[in-house]
Amino acid sequence: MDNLKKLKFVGFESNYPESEIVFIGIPFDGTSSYRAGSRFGPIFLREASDSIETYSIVQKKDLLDKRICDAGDMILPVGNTERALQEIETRISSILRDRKKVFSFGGEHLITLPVLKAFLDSYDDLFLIYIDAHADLRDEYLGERLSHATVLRRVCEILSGENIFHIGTRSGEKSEIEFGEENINFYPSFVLEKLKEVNERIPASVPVYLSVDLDVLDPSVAPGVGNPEPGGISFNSLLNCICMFGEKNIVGMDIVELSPHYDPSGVSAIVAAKLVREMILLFK
Ligand SMILES: [Mn+2]
Repeated sequence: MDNLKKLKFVGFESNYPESEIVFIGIPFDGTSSYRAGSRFGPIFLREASDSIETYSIVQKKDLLDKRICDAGDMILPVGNTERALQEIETRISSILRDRKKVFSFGGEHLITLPVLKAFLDSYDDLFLIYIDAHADLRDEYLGERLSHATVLRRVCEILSGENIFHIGTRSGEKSEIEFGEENINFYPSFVLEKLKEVNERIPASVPVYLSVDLDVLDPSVAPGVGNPEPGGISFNSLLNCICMFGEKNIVGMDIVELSPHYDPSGVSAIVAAKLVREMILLFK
């Protein structure tokens, strides 16, 4: 029976009880307003992970040296956003109670809200690094307060703006950009000096949550996302940025918005898989 292959992310070979890190797919795209389909992100990600190595040449670390469990994908209600978010929070809370680090893979960016709620129950003085082409700071979008376009605004209601660092915005309406400038640490560019400033302002001792929206990358790098935004960064720029945060005490991470059907080449899923590897290797 050992030669049977199950669809898991490459190198995530531990079972749940022995694992130190839990990878979980959260295939929710219930508020996607433009191009829905990120619910298919996790399954395409795992398939794409077959094409990458478990070893990172950049970090000189191997996934096989960590105890990582691929917990599978949540089965979520369709058409009931609040209940879906509650179920996500409950599930992440139970993993955190088992004293494991969590890597969530979306799904749309709204999943970060219930995941963070669970983290805030477990960690005092949590800091958030939020890397995204969009501000995600609208108070409501299409009449809804719970949306991929409002997620960071809702986070501001449960986490002090002083603890929130938003990096990479290149799109937003005037009011949300102004809200960002006034209420959180807002770094709309990828200038290296500015990133170093972010790194210096986050203490080494505090727990840090890192959320990456794939659309921060240029659409030529990752076209398979819900809301492609021209003028983005290269893969290596993003990699250098997240590796810089590797010195921090990262306790949780996510990648969101892979919407694989919009990229017939399949490259976006491979980009996401490589990013998962590099990010998960940052866990100490
Ligand atoms: Mn986003």
